[in-house]
Amino acid sequence: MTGTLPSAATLNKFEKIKSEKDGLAVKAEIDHFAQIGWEAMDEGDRDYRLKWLGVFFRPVTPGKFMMRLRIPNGVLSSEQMRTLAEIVQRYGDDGNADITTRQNLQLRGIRLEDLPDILERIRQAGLTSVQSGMDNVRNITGSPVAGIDADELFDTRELVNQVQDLITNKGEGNSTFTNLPRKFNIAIAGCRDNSVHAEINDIAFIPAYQNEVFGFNVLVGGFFSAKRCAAAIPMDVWVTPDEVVALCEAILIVYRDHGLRANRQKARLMWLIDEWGVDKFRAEVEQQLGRSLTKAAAKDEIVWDKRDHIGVYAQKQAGLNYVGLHVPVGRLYATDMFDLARLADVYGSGELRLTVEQNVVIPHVPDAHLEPLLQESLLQKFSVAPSPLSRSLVSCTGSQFCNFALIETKNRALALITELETELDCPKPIRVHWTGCPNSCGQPQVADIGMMGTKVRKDGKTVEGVDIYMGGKVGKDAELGSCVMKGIPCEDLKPILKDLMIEHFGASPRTAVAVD
Ligand code: SRM
Ligand code: SF4
Repeated sequence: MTGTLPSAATLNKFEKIKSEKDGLAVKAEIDHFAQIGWEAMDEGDRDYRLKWLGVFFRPVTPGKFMMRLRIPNGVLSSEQMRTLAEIVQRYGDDGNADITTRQNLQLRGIRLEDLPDILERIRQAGLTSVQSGMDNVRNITGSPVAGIDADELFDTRELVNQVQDLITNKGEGNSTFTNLPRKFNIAIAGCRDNSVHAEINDIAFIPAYQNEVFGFNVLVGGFFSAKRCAAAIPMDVWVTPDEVVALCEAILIVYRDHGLRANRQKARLMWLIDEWGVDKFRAEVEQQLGRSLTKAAAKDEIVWDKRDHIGVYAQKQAGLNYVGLHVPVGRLYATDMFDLARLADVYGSGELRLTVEQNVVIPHVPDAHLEPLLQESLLQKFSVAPSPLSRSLVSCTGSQFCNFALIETKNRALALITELETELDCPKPIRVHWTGCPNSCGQPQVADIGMMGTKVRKDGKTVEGVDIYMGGKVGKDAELGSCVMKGIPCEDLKPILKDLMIEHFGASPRTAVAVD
């Protein structure tokens, strides 16, 4: 590595941890960790390096780890879902799973003594959790209806897999990319509605034609952090699909070797682009690639509002449909996971898809199977026609499991939206996002109304509260929202949300039904 690497004496804590021992090195020590137990482990290994294997120590639930998988493009098989269900089932009430805002799955309750067996089982199931946390490239997102959407421009699945294979060495781990300056997000859009939130990724590929040839315009540097949120900017580059993997590799190497490392709050790709300017950044990437890049196409093909894929939709394959199920705040229990796997087998082709709104899609359902599928009892819980308010609710993990959290999110978000539903009529969905702290995992800046957890003083006491964001626009012409109100105690939030929904989103108070 060259560039701006700080000297050993000035390395911050995370750079020190990485320079002492590569995160992936813990792979060879898993049996040992399982034997000695989490209390006896070196803290650097337990609290940090295990995240290179996707295994997260949870200070909120010590001894019960979280496992973050990689589900490229959000596509998994019923068999894979069943394997994951068996893993969390073993942990009884402690075991569950969350669909994440990166079209991915996280498992809870994992015990260290089971880790060798779990890692082997997910490997045999064709899954991996490698490099899914810390300074690595995170789950690569793609259009959730790739290959089945009648209007798609490009089926992103294979390309997403190729990029993941490059970065993870086909799931085994790849030390070329295990010491990036910071986390890194990549998204590939193949449809016209930007269903991957291209604007908030470090690299985003968005469909664009050049002389009638299909390819992608490239956006770079999008990110959220507690210190700063920035929408991705054009790199002024256009690539064909078969150039995508090499471009990702070149950008990652440039970022690895030149990205800023001294201050973790200024280490994401955008900070390097700020320092260099986009022209120098592009020139460095070209030098790494060994060739010049084609300038961006004049216009891209993101011309639709964002779809949420909930409901029943005809596929491009005649006689087949995809069915989008609403999973409230993405929370799944083992029984739900077994049931989803069964529904995919019985009514579809044994495949499931995940979305960045934390929902599930069952593809390939023949017309004749639709009616019996819609009668299944799981669809009472995971509706295909949720009410407009629940429909677009997204929430990060919050204080139940996350030690950064300033507030509880998922349960509160659900309870509040359920109350609002009884009190308001909403003509259309309102995208409400909750995030437990300024790290913004729940993306309040992309929401119609976003809640960011904070602590507030009320009546002489510190209570859980939120800063409210508005103005997030997704799909075509995506824009980030901004903070419009600060420090609202959660207990005072309902009337404020009601007013915002009435004033800005056409909601109206439900008229009370007279009771004799
Ligand atoms: Fe996140 C850290 C959960 C998507 C920005 N995020 C964390 C940690 C690992 C903190 C921790 O160790 O406790 C959280 C784990 C809590 C837990 O037990 O679940 C966590 N992030 C999540 C998830 C699960 C939220 C969710 O409920 O869906 C998402 C997992 C995605 C995945 O499958 O990989 C998740 N995180 C995001 C996103 C959204 C996105 O990618 O579209 C962002 C903002 C976008 C971005 O990264 O630019 C995000 N997470 C962060 C940050 C701030 C990063 C920064 O540059 O400062 C942190 C803190 C950090 O990295 O230091 C963080
Ligand atoms: Fe945890 Fe904060 Fe991310 Fe929510 S936003 S998961 S509270 S780090």
